[in-house]
Amino acid sequence: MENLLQQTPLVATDLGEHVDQFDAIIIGAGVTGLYALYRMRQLGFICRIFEHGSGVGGTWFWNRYPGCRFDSESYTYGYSFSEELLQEWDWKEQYSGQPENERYLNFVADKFDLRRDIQLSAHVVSCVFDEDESCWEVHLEDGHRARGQYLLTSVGILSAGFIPDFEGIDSFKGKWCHTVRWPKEGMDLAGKRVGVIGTGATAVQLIPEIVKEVSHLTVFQRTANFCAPLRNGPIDDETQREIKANFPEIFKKCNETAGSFIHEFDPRSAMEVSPEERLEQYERLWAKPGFGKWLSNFYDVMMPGEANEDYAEFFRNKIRERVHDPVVAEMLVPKDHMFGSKRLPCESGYYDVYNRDNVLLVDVREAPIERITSKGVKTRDSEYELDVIIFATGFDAVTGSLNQLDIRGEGGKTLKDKFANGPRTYMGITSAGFPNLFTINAASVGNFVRAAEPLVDWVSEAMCYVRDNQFTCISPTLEAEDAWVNHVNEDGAKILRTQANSWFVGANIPGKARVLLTSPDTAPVMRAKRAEVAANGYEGFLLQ
Ligand code: NA7
Repeated sequence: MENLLQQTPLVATDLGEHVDQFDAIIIGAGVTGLYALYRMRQLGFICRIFEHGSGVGGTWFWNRYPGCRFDSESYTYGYSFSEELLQEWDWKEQYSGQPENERYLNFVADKFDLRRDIQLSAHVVSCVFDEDESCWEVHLEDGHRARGQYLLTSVGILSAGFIPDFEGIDSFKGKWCHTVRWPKEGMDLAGKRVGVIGTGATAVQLIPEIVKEVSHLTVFQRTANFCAPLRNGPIDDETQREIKANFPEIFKKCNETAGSFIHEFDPRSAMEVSPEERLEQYERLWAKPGFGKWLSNFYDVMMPGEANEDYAEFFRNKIRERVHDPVVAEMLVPKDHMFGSKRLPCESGYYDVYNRDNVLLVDVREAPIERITSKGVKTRDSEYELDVIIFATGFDAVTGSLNQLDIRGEGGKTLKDKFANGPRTYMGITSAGFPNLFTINAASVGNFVRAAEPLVDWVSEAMCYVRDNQFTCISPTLEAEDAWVNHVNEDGAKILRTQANSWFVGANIPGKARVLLTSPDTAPVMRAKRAEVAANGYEGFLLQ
């Protein structure tokens, strides 16, 4: 089948130009896009990926900052679709770093001969639905155009980097960058006075690495986070053999949990066991690597209430133990949000950084940053002179990367306008008035690859259904979309993830509507809902 698909058909336009024609155009060559290409090709669809970067890997191509790595176990994060790939690739560390992750995705691209259908350094500037031809036309910055019956956005939920609108950035005489655009050649930080703005998961990975070479580090913190020790280590040969023999079991376990991680909640309530037993469990989980401290605990630790607060206090005391100066320790202790209401950053030496003489923690909630000056950062109280400023200030999640594509559906209406008060989708992946568009970036949370594979499988099966039944378009009904949006809002309001000011609800972006940007459902529920929709002949969709 694949050999038949080597050549890209061309169609002539009214202007006599040639426009590349595909069955499906996929935007983004990260973990989701690469698998989408593989899967759709298998099913006989002619596809092309347009990727902005000069290499494949998405998140693992762009985020080159020191310390960038998985917080989920490496062997649970890889693709599961090929047994050969699972056996060939050796993860070297329990929590693999960016360079190895990028190598892995390049290995996948080569192994499955994906590159011939990937156009790198291709900057999509708009995607317009042609109602007469029922297809999408994608415009690239260099003037090229391509058409496809389907448009799949695999542009990531966290890829549009956000830099606060501080005045004066251009006047800064030193160097600056956002962590998502860390230069390939690195930043020269040796012996420099460096400022890091932000203390989210990215900064928590970055700071312990760069502190080794800077002359002085100033960390500008607005919100203290609950950060847990990662406890990374190499994977020895025996463990490697065990992992390789147990992949079906590993993936089965992941697929049964809410976020597709390998960690399972304890069905007991924290408050029903004795204080000694409770503490014993907290300490045992604390000593283990990874997200277990978050996702293997008593189930009610992840619900607002006494158990949540009890564990939060255990956590706070762990931070206090690590930081010598009690004033600095109290600044690092989170007090304004519940444990688990934000994504748990994992750290490797983060708190110890604040015991060094050349590190200063600045509370910018108390004294906000007023502007960037030619010399550094000016807060309400002081000016901090710096040679380098690093913005670890996060992302315009989910909708930010979609907005950059300028997607225009029926009647020329833009997805950006439609999503102005939050995503209006059916199941996170389709939107009324945008036929044959699958926003596959917007529906996966948790252990990303575990969520992305079944999602792509579902989308590709829907495309086969359209093809096999001689339809040309699939798009959700307004009723189905309204019901989904209500579900996201109502059930989203009940979960811990919507209780804090974080990217999960767009609260990190000034002016962005505060709504849950992803599904409130667990991964197994999401898969079951999609399966039911398909089993009922794509219930909630218009097929034409
Ligand atoms: P996050 O988690 O959104 O963190 C961004 C950080 O930047 C966070 O500490 C913010 O403080 C801070 N920030 C943002 N704007 C400002 C301003 N104006 N002033 C001061 N500080 C600011 O992004 P990350 O890149 O760390 O992590 C994103 C995800 O990547 C993470 O969840 C993982 O899934 C991987 P705030 O907390 O908003 O007060």
